[in-house]
Parts: sequence; structure tokens; C-alpha cells
Amino acid sequence: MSMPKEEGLDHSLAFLKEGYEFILHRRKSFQSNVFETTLLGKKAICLGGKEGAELFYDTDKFIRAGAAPNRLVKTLFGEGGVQTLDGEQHRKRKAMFMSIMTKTQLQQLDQLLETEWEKASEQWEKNDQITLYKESQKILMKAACDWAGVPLDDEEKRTDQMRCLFESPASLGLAHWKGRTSRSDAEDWIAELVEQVRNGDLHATKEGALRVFSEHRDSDGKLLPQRIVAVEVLNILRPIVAISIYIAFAALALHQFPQESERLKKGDGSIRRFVQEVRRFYPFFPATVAKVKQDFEWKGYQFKEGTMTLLDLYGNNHDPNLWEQPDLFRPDRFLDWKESPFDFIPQGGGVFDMGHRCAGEWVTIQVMEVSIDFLVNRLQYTVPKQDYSYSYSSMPSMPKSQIILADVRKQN
Ligand code: HEM
Ligand code: MYR
Repeated sequence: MSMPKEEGLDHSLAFLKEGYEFILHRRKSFQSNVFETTLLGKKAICLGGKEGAELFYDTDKFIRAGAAPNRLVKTLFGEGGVQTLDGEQHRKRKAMFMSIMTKTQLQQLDQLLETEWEKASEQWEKNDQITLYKESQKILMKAACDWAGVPLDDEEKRTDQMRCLFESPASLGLAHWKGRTSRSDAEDWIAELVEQVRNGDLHATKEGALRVFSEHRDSDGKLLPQRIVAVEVLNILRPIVAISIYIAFAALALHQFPQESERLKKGDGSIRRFVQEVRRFYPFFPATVAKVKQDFEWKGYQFKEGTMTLLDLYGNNHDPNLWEQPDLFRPDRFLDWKESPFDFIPQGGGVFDMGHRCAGEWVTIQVMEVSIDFLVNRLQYTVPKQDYSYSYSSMPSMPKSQIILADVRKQN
């Protein structure tokens, strides 16, 4: 049986134009959770729905080595990182990441973050207004470096480099090239620190990512090459700074849905459910990508070895078959959510240890909780008129104004 197929030479431009909605639009028009198209000149299969996600995370069927487009590897991921590994190598590397995600370590990050929010808000009292997206990046970068045991040499430069890594993968021209240079500069910076840790010139905290990753032994029993450690340390710093996008969207939600914000103030709404709904509702990571490991058949359709395959992350969070009125912002939907690793997948699905589900999902949830609590219960501010709109084609998306807050004061 042949798979529903989008005719035409190449649909990369439509992907850039329709962005987050590209796959969902076609799932709707084909009335199918699987279809074939052509992206970047190559045949691509798109999967969606719970069943599609379940299939995508079957490691006997899909692999990651050589799957991600070069522009993603050269900016966001880095070469040789955990995202590109399979099998035993992946399991061992992923365990290295998960080993630093302990309760005590997460609590420590919490505290570092609180301190940075406090310090920043004292500064903000002196300004008429601030841009939350930018300001939260500084907070996150300082807390992330402290947590990882990375001495921050030039705050502004390094924070900007992290931002370029996650803003540039899908952009064109100069912005994209800035992402590539940011990657090589940032890797040089961290690789140098790895050398210092290894020869004893830098005493980095025992539990922090810099030291743990520098001392980690891979499946062959050897230390990782310096460059790979740098890639993996950046896999901690960069995404923590990227939480600034969720913080901007959370602030937008507080403003757009004042009844929800009131509930959080009164303590009769749960911050956890609010965070989950922000992660479900707003666009962030559009899709994730793998490659067919070997020929197989599913529902009568042929999957050929090597075919690029995308999983519709945004689409599953907005799939009308999985969510009631998916386009309404309603945190209480999580009251009776029957937890599944395949429907609510803003940061990937499946399991953490064997699969590629985001290693930082708990960090993200916690950082968002601390930040939203600070915005709601510790600060007061006004929200001047600005362009809150966000696009479904720029990836990653964010409110155009980057969320301007005025007259920021600490609550008495
Ligand atoms: C993987 C999203 C924050 C570390 C992923 C994946 C997605 C994702 C979609 C890939 C899932 C897949 O391919 O199956 C996000 C979003 C974040 C975020 C939207 C919000 C800012 C974080 C944080 C960390 C982190 C804070 C670390 C502290 C990682 C790592 C992987 C990953 C190491 C690779 C996992 C693997 O390949 O096994 N993330 N992430 N992420 N994320 Fe995140
Ligand atoms: C991270 O830094 O890992 C966290 C999130 C970054 C999101 C950046 C999304 C960019 C869009 C990439 C297009 C992928 C299409 C397969």
C-alpha cells in the first residue's frame, strides 16, 4: 500500500512558511497520521498522533546517527553529542546527563535561580522598563554556569552566544552564520575549561556538569575527547538559557489570561498545571527528526532504510483527537490528563534513559515554576502596550515585543 504523499518537487519553503503547522495541516488534509513529503531535497516521512509517536520512539525502527540536517548540527546540537548517538553509546551518554538531574542538584539550581531573580529585580527597580526575554537570559545563564561549575568570563558575550545557538538553526543568511560561529567560539571556550579541569588548574564543583562530564568514561572506558565534553556541557547551558522563551510565553499567558493569573495569586490554581499548559499551548520545538534503521512495514506502509522521519511535536500538543479544544488555554485540562509519554510531547516523547526524550524536562518545569512564582507573587509591574503577537513560521517563535514590563517593583 502506498503512503499518502504530497506531490511536487520540494516542500522546504512551505515548511519554512507554515512552520509549526506544516505537519498538522497535512495530517488534517490527508486524514492520516503518516504521510510522505520532500524536504531539503530528500524524501521525508512525517508522523503524528499517539501511535506515530510510539512508533518513532521504537529504537529497533529508528536511529539518530546522520539524521539531523547539517544546519541543526552545526548550530543547536554540535557534533558528536548525545542527540546523534544510538544504542549502547547513547544509553551510556544519556545516563551521564541523567546522573546530574538528582533531587538535590535540582534544588541547588532552584536556589541559584532565586538568588539571580532577586539580584536582577533590584536592578530593574532602577529602570523604567525591561525586556523580559533578554533579562531572563542573563539570569538563566548565570544560574546555569554556577550550577554547571563553569566560570563565566564575559557574561554578555557568552549569553549572546547561547541565544544564537538556539535562535539560528532555522534562520537564513547572517543570523544562521552567527549561530555557526557562536558554536565554534563557545566550544573553544568550554574545551579550554575541560583541559584545565583535567590538569587540575581549575577546581570545578564535584557535582557540576563541567566536572562530571570531564571525568565521565564512555562505553569504551575512555575519557571523552575535550570537544565532545564541550558539546555536552553546552547541551546543559544552552537549553537552560532557552527557557527564556518559555518565560516570555508564560508572562504573555499571565497577561492574556488574567483569570488564570488571579488564580495563581490567590493560590487556588496550580503553578504546575499552568506550566504544563504553557508548554502544551505555545509553539517551541516544532518537530524532531530520526532515520529509518532498516526496512519495515507498519499499517501496510513501507518504511525504507535511511528515510528521514519527522515527529510532529507541536502538532501532537494541538491534536484535536488527543486534546479537547486544543486551541484554548486551559491549565485545568491537566487535572484529568491520563499521563502518556506520547501525547504531551513539547520536549519529545518516550522514555528518558533508552530514548531521546529531553534530559532537561524536569529542569525546565522547575525553572519555569520558580520564575512564574517570582513574576506572580514577588514582583509587581505594569504591561505597556506592545506587539504580543507571535508567528507560527519563525522557529523558535516568541512574542514579537519580547515582553516589555514597566515599573517593576518588589511586592511588599
Ligand atoms: C532533547 C526540547 C530544555 C537537554 C530535547 C528534544 C527536544 C527538547 C524536543 C529532543 C527529543 C527527541 O529528539 O526525541 C526542549 C525544550 C526545552 C528544553 C523545548 C525548553 C527550553 C532543556 C534543558 C536541558 C535540555 C533545560 C538541560 C538542562 C536536552 C538534552 C537532549 C534534549 C541533553 C538530548 C537527549 C537525547 O538525545 O537523548 N529537548 N528542551 N533540554 N534536551 Fe531539551
Ligand atoms: C535547546 O536548546 O535544546 C532547547 C530548545 C531550542 C529550540 C530551537 C528550535 C529551533 C527549530 C528547529 C527546527 C527543527 C526541525 C526538525
